[in-house]
Amino acid sequence: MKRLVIVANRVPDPKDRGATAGGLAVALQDAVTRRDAMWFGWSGKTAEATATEPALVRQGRLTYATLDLGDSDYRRYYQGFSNGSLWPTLHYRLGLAHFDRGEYAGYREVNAAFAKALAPLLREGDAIWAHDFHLFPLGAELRRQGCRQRLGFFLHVPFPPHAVFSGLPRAGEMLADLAAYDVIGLQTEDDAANLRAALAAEGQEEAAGRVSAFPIGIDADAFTKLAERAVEKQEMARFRRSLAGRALVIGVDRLDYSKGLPQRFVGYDQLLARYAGHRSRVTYLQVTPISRGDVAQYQALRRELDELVGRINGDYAEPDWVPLRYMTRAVPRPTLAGFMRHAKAGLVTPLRDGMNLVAKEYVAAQDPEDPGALVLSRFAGAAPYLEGALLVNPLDPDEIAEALDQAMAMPLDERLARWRPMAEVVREGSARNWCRAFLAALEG
Ligand code: ADQ
Repeated sequence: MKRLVIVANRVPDPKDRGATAGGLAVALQDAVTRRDAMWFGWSGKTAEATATEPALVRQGRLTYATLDLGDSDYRRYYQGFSNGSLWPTLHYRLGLAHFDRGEYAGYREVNAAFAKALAPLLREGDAIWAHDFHLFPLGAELRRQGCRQRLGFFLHVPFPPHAVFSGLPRAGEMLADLAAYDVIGLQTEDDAANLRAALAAEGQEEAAGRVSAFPIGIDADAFTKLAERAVEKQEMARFRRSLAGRALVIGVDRLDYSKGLPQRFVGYDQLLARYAGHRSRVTYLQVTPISRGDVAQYQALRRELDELVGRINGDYAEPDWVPLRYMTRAVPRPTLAGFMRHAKAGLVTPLRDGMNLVAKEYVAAQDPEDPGALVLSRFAGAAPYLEGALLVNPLDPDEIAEALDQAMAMPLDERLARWRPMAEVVREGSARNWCRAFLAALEG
């Protein structure tokens, strides 16, 4: 089997394995343990200047190769163009994007530096798989370094219609860069259609033919086991006691403006305002670890959420009931799985999301005898795949309140009828199958 080289902005910590690892690391675990593999990217550390020689750590058949980023490159490539220009644009939020030529130059320079440091480590038959919006130009830079291996690219976030994407200065260059990849993967058919149209509009018809949808999944069986085991733990018993028989609503998201958190909190506020019968009978737990905390927009969002939580709790709390419990700490996955299993409703309302794995985790965590209901944004990539969810427009707090009310009142037979096909879809569309499908395309 050919060696697999994964390139991603962040490389997981070699010590962070199994139940504690999240996201991409979990999704790729199968691929990197069954064959020789290398994981290449940023170490997560900054230094005076970007390193030219990667640090190598070997663990069985897997090699971690990481580079520290120079302070100025971190600001321009990561905070600047990746998070400040591309992230909002790809999430349809041009109004939140800024553009700075210096940052864009930094983005290109870091991609070139990655390619230069990676090229000498490559072997002839390697399959190279680059991940996400930080690395649009990496393929083209690797070709410039003389790399002839098969190159794949997967975009984890949405791709908007060309009318939106072309609002980003240098969008044409970014699309031309993508044409260097042999396989270009997106989460949904809509995203794939948007990217094909954008490539065609820039005269890249041939590259448009290499774009396909590969919806990412989770290891559902493992998550179900985590949830089952969590229920037996002391910690969960204490948590259940603290709810005093009240129904639980759960939300789990990074603190990010794409996740629709203010609108969601207002939706919950509307539930308590319009359906007074839920007061004192429901508790909403929102777990939202802070991310990108050094970016001004994220700091403003945090203040907005702090204020909303304070107001909602101030308006409705009773001496023995806090309507909205809000945590900004990360929670271990087993604990999250336990919370999800106990929750009568999972509330997942991003304004836009590539896929949204939390929605799938909520489905996998449910008790097959007594599953909860999923309230899901119609703009999450997961929406077309999870037909049993109560779909809402995440910008409409009233719609969120109505769906929550419906979820709380839903009889068992309807919950079962909605959940069973979703559980099947989540199990079949596993992380492992996602990986295999992409690699099958990449390796021809
Ligand atoms: P994210 O935007 O990070 O991922 P998501 O798909 O929901 O969004 O994945 C988040 C992961 O982090 C989940 O596994 C979740 O359980 C975990 N997580 C979230 N909050 C946590 C907390 N408080 N404590 C511990 N773990 C927590 C990007 C794209 C998505 C796409 C994924 C994968 O934005 O659209 O689905 O990549 O491709």
